[in-house]
Amino acid sequence: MAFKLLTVTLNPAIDINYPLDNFEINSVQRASEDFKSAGGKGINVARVASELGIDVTCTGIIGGKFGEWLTNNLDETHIKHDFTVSPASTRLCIAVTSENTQTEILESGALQPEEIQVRFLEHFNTIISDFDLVTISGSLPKGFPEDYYVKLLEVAKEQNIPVCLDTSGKVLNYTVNHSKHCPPLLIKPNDEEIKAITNSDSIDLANQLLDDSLTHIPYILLSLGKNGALLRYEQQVFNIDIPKVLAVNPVGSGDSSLAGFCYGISKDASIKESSAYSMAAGISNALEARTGHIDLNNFEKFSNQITIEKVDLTS
Ligand code: TA6
Repeated sequence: MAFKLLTVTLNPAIDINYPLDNFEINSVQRASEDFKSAGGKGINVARVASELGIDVTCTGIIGGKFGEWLTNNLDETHIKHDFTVSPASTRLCIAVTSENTQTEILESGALQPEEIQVRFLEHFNTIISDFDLVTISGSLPKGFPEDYYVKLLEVAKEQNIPVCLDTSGKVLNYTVNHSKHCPPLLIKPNDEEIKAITNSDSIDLANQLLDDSLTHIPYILLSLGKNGALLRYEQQVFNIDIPKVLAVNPVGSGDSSLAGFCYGISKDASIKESSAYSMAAGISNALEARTGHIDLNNFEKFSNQITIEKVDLTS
């Protein structure tokens, strides 16, 4: 049976990218081009996973005319979806990319009525058993409690379905610290976030990844942007080096790299191969104007240009 991925985006968005030649604040800027897509982190994961040939379904919460636009956009790209519909409208997220700068304005989204929390949890509980892997990505909608991702992880644990979690800030912190009984398979923090989660006073990132507060999570993929990543697997840390490219639109590269890692899992690939797929998908996305999209030729080319070395933790 084909491997099936479910991506959860509780706070999706219509992503708009305006590429501008010279972005200046305090002036009127005209965009001769714009790229609009169904977005929010998990939906970007889904689009790239689908481009990689994975059978993927998006779930989460949508609402209003923007929610309808989002599902129509997914239909146009033949991506399956099964959302909970709310009276609260889906948000907009705007990115302005210009030469070497990237400016993002992310709406926090409308306040969700309390009943939506219950309805989505029931929905998730009903559909999850059809899938081999789940990703949970992005911010929580306004009105949702900090422990909501722990509730989803508990459901996944009961059904024995692994979850890759990509969130940030307080919610990441809370979820990592309260999920010892239902740990995610993977988290994908950045260097700032890792410092906030651990109790480690080491200034060395590789050592921070080995902190006791993280031992319940099998994989930690620490993104270092254009400098690649560190991957902690069990008690080993690997340094992942990536080729340098001139980015067109790096928005969604983190999401694409998660899709690449899921691709590795779907193929039962080794950690090294999965890490290479992850980085290759992230770089390929950065070369596209559209957010959360890759060219498979680039993906294949970059997959062979990633180097992964074990970090010597004794030195
Ligand atoms: O990773 C970029 C991005 O996925 C954009 O597509 C935008 O929708 C945003 O992140 C949403 O992130 P948030 O953390 O607010 O859920």
